[in-house]
Amino acid sequence: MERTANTRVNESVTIVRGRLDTRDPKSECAEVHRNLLRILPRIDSKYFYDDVGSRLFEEITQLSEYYQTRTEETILAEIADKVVGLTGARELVELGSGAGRKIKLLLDAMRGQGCLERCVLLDINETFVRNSAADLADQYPEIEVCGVVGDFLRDLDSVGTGGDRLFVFLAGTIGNLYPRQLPMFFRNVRAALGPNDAFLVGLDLVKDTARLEAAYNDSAGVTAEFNLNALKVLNRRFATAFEIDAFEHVAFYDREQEWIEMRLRALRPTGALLGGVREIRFEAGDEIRTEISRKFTRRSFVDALDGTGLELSAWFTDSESLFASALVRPVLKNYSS
Ligand code: AVJ
Repeated sequence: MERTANTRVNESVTIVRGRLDTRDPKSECAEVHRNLLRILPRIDSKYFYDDVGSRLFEEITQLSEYYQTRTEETILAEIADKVVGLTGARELVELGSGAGRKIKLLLDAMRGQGCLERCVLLDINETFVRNSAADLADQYPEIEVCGVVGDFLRDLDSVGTGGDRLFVFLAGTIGNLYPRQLPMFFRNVRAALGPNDAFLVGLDLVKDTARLEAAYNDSAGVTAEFNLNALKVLNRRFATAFEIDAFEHVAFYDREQEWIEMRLRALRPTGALLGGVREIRFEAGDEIRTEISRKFTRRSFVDALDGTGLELSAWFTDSESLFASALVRPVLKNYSS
């Protein structure tokens, strides 16, 4: 594939690549190996999202047990006009863009208020970025659409600069970050925001364990397939030779940490290759952590913002308090001279 930094796809869509694609593949491989060699081996959840995994996640969003997507959609449908009115946004920047449906609620509100000019989509999956960007360009022919193939943890600078922008990070994907990673992420967002920009974040909320665990243990087994797909991605990209059928899907809620944890548990002795002859062995029952999905309260979210230069500006939730949309803004200090 061509690796130009700036590829013109059609008249209104530009695709840009973030650092993701330009970093040393050897260091990425070393990081994968390092994570597998932890006491609790770990696979970064970004490896779920190849084309198959992105499609499986789409399928998850339709499951009856997975309340997050439809609940967030309900909230956004309700608040889109208000948020656009509050922010005066002319440009939407979506981080980790999942499905187009939800941002269309916001784009429609911006269009309705006559301020829609531009939309930037950042996602780790290139196919997804290209398809979503082309789709948006079709449906909003009057605007400029830019796709960024990148990692929201490293590539925020690739979305460029602007003014009157609404950044959105939907679906509760922020929950994939470890509490330790959050301050840095928020500071990066703060650095990307202009004084008049805002940031809308989707948060899955703390609730009863049964409801949470059902959402990650669906009866159709789609989440299990999604989880196991991470091994296929590693096999393809890093020649790890995991035996897929030697692992089972595990998902549970950790009340202490307030996060859902997904793991893959070895069903029998098995191994994986870490380059050349190095191998990691798993006994039956050994586990690999593939995802944390943090659940927030208003309090824990406000605490996480503390000291990052961002503050909560509005908090929206559904009637059952399952999910929240938090509107966040830069803390603007007034220095009188
Ligand atoms: C896309 C990160 C929000 O954490 O619920 C769905 C991913 N994992 N089922 C989530 C996921 C298992 C999802 N996010």
